[in-house]
Amino acid sequence: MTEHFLGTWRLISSENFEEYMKELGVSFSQRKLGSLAKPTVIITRDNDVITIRTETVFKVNQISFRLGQEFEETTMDNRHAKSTITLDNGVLVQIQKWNDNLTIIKRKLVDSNMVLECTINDVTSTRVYTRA
Ligand code: DKA
Repeated sequence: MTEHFLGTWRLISSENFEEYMKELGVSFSQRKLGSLAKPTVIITRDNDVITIRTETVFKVNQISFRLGQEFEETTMDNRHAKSTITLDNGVLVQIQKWNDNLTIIKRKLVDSNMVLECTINDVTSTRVYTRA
């Protein structure tokens, strides 16, 4: 099921991302960079280990994980978080926790695009990636 996510993706649209980053607690300067960034996301799999590599002109971030197994990550904006990613009806659901905070990042395939829904509290950002 995860094979549909494999490949190289580039961002084509982004809604409400500034508000989402604000709610995450991202600093003003990082938010400006985050808003300008048009990431390329490369998703690969080696047996049961999935890797999501996010490349921007200012930073590269990479996570590797097994579905359902918690892992530690340092996010693009330098939060030290614990995440668990599961596959739920074809949707990759990432629960990311740090301090007493929680954000959910859902990745799903819609009309051959990869759509991210990033939610924290009552703020959701929708980001659409197409195959590069
Ligand atoms: C994405 O992969 C968005 C993932 C969330 C990034 C959070 C913070 C970035 C701040 C520079 O499209």
